Amino acid sequence: MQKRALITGITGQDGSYLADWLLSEGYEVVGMVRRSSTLNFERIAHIQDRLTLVSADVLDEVSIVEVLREHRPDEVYNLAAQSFVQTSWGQPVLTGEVTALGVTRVLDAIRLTNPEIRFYQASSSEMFGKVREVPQTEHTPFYPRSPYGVAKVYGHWITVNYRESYGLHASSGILFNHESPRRGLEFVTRKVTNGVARIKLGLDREIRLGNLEAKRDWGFAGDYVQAMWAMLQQDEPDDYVVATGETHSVRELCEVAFARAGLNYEDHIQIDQRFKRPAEVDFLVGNAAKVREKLGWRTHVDFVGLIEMMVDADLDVMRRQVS
Ligand code: NAP
Ligand code: G4F
Repeated sequence: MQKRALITGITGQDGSYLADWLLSEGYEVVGMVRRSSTLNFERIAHIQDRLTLVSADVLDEVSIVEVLREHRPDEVYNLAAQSFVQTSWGQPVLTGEVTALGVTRVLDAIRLTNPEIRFYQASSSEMFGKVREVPQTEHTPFYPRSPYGVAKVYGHWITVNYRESYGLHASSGILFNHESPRRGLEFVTRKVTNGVARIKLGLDREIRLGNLEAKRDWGFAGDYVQAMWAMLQQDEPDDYVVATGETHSVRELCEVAFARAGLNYEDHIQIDQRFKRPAEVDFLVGNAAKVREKLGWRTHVDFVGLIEMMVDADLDVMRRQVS
């Protein structure tokens, strides 16, 4: 029988790739969207006619209960979040409501309507923060460094707790940074690749950045959503680190992105204190042995391939806009 999945956060980067993947696996996909004054369906425009979009909000538990009652999914992927770390200092309470308590609202809605639903929680390597060991595994202690990281620690543990308290099939994917041409413009990879395209076409001269020495384990979002799905196909729920195992600095990201366009990053980067964070996560690198061994998960795009893909995509978009 055809399976039905509900995705919260379907309009986001991961939601759109996960919807692509689930459709290709023969699922019926229901996407939760929150009300806004203008439509923001760009990332799912190519598949919109194959999706059922329903209005609800993770701030409003009744709306989630109604969606579950009406659409009766077999699997729920909870990707909704205030996901930008910098914003979490300016809006710490909102970040807690959406990114932390939002998880409990979805879990409670599952518990009350159909505890057989399989649940995926989008946990984050930001939970490791000021890292306690290198590389980070499922057993590395958490030390979050932002209100966002703190909220994700809550979301992770409430998922574990509902699994242990109520026997829910609830899994938590501790995903390291993953990017794509659909990444939001505020995140550093896309800020740089979009900026490179603008500079190449003469629309801008510089990109203003914060800490160039921060290191991240960057992978391709299209690969990472396959791990989310694989977790829910297991007999037993569990927690998994999903990462490439390689780390690169923001400076290296700039070097690769500018080189793709035949430019030297040193000619175009300005350091701007506004983009430095009150507390930084200096270094992340994950050990994905468990997800590789147990779920057979693999990456298909490496760091240079990812950044070049993003520069090429931004150049294409920008060329179409200016022509
Ligand atoms: P994203 O592009 O920022 O998407 C976030 C999604 O959440 C959007 O669809 C947004 O809807 C939705 N949302 C926000 N507030 C909501 C609310 N109150 N009710 C319902 N929906 C709401 O994030 P992403 O990169 O796809 O990440 C997906 C998830 O994975 C997030 O939970 C993020 O924290 C987590 N994560 C991401 C990474 C990464 O590197 N990308 C790594 C680890 C974990 P609108 O379009 O209406 O704003
Ligand atoms: O691209 P970023 O904003 O991503 P960050 O903070 O690592 O968070 C992302 O990955 C997490 C997984 O680890 C997710 F949970 C989270 O939702 C999000 O998707 O920043 C990456 C690094 C930081 O160290 C930041 O200080 O880049 C540094 N950076 C330097 N200049 C900058 C800038 N980041 C941004 N966004 N903008 C800058 O101008």
